[in-house]
Amino acid sequence: MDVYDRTHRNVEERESMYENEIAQITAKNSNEEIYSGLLELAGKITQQKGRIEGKKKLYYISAEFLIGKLLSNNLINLGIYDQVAESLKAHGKSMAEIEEIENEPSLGNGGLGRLAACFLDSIATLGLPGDGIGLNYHLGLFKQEFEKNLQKEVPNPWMTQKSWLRRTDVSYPVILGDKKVQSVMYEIDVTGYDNKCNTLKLFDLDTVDESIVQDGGIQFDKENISKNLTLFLYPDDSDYQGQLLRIYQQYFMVSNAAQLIIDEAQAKGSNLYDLPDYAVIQINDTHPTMVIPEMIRQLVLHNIEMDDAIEIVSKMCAYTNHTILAEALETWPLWFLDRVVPQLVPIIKMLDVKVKEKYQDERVAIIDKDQRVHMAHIDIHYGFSVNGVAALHTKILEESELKPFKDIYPNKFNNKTNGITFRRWLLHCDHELAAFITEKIGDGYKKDAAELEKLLTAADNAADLEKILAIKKIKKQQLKSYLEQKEGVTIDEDSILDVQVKRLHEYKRQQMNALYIIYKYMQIKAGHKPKRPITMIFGAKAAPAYTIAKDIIHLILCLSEVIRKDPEVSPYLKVVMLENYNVTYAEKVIPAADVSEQISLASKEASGTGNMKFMLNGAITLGTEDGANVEIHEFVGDDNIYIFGESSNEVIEHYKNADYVAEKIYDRDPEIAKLVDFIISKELFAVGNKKSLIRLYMEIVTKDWFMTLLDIKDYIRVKEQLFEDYEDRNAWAKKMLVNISKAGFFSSDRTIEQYNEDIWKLK
Ligand code: CBF
Repeated sequence: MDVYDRTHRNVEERESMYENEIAQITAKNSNEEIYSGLLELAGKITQQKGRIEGKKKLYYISAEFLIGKLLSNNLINLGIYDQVAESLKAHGKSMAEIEEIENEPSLGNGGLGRLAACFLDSIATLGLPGDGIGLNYHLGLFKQEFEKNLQKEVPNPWMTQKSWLRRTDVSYPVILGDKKVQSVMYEIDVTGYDNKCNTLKLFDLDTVDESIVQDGGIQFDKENISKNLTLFLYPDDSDYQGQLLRIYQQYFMVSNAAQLIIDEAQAKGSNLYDLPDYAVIQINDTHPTMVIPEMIRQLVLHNIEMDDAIEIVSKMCAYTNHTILAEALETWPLWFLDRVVPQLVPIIKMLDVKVKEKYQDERVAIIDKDQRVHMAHIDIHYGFSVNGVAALHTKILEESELKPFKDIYPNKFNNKTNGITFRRWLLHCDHELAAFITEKIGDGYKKDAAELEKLLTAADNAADLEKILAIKKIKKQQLKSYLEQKEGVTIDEDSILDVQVKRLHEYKRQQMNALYIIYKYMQIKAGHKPKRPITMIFGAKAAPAYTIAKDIIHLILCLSEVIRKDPEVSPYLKVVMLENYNVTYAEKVIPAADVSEQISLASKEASGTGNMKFMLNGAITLGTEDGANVEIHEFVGDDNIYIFGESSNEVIEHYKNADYVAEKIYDRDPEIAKLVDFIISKELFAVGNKKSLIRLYMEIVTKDWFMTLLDIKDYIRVKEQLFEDYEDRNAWAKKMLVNISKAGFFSSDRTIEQYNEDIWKLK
């Protein structure tokens, strides 16, 4: 029986099994009751299907899991979504209404957290035993609000209603500084698509007290660890106390993980010397690095000799690097660790001595001459695998950033290009497109994304091209009504939707996009109107202590206001900055987008995963040769992507030679200067904060660390070409189809198969 038949048979069986329950639940009056009923039913079916079992299990440890709302996702994976949706429809209700009841869990921040969530979905879908381990943040990252065109951060309490989170009896003692605390473990089921399930395990402390957060903001007493430990993800670490708190959080996460892993392995018969046959740990970025010394410590407590413990742990741990940005590669002063985790310091020192005995190279030391501990170095020396997240990123790691390590351990390095789950990022977020694809090529692509290639034949069929454009329009209309209700903003469904949604960082260059808006504004003012209105959509949170990032948000909000109030410009150009951009928003915006802005400075975006979601939903990439854009370009070919800007090699050379001077470009090129000067124009001062705008202007003219001015002209040129090409609707629809058909490689199922084949080796 092939996969297609199996999927169908299972769906049919389930449909008849749960028909009565679904009918009863969907007949309820209140949406809250329907939501609760569906949550219980999903829980029941998940339990009936059972857990994925196996001798060896993966533990994916991550500070973040940006899982998004779970209702639709779980109903799809359990095979009852369509039935529930139809039954709701018969009662005059829609899934969208019920989804609105659910709070989005605030357990993640950006790309690496969302990646972790996609991975959990694929691991379960492929039937591999693998759990996520993280922390249960009560108030999440933060919720973004806009006030006077500025970002304001407020708590995001997401556990205020009946949720998927389940308290368990599992609890471990953890030493936090001079105190011993007792943890509590929560669980969330991770449903596999047409498969059994795994779990996401989130550790917490009962003593955590949300009331210590002051005045509706995100400030709190950072010293009171038993009350503040799991309040926020990435609490402000701009001061010493904040940095200690981050170490406390990390240690709490990994100490629980280590104890759980040992317990589970022993329960399955491990004598601990054979632990690598029972457990493999994927260290997601450096936040969980302390699992290495902590696991060694725990094994020693179980009477294993130190050298044996080191050997055992080194066979269990694999590390994923997600960035080459120095600020994100954690190093901690040794004396911080001495204060927070004194029990680990002798082990870390010993690991360092062993490295120094072998390699007299300061660049690979764990503890450097300034007594700072390089977390990634622990991972590389004492793990068995190091991977980057896109081909270009891994190449940069191997050839420059981590070259001394690659020279020592040539076989540890490998690439695993990121992926996304097509369940959430196609089946759930674009039912119309999924139905069209199914009609054209059948159901097989839902389990084997490579089958999307079959869709290429539709690129020569005029009726199919019409359909694909019609679906895009439906998604724009849906977004339009969502935005009207949520933001009070009306967009034009016949305009070009140009979207840049991602965390705000100078390297991602939202400021370059803002300079384009200024360019277009000036063009319109000068009488050069675009053939079709353009809607520029942004969504981005800035880290609370990242001043320039907040200044960029301010600039975009001010531009939005100036343009909105200008009757000459507003019919042709609209700028919308989504408030509190999150997974739920992404699910509405991405399917509606025409243009996917992936404009990071080449070499700086490790991979990007938004780029893959847009591609899958038929948006065309406007991007630099960076991260996974390079692979997208290879798949779709020159005609179906818009590439601009200097290459990563050129950029790396600029950094090496320190020869990039923004001021020179600004002085030399009046057209560029005119755009930058608008940041401090009377128009923007009239609606904005002078100090913030001047600071941003100065930053771009005198620093511009991420070379906005280097690429701005090429960016404008290529973007103008793209808008021109958009008018040939038939040709554009073909580009959309090619992008969708070539997206199969970017399924996280493929990524996970590769992780498993090369690293985890689970059965
Ligand atoms: O690998 C997942 C993502 O991780 C980041 O978001 C990160 O936090 N380091 C990178 O910036 C992305 O490029 C990458 O896709």
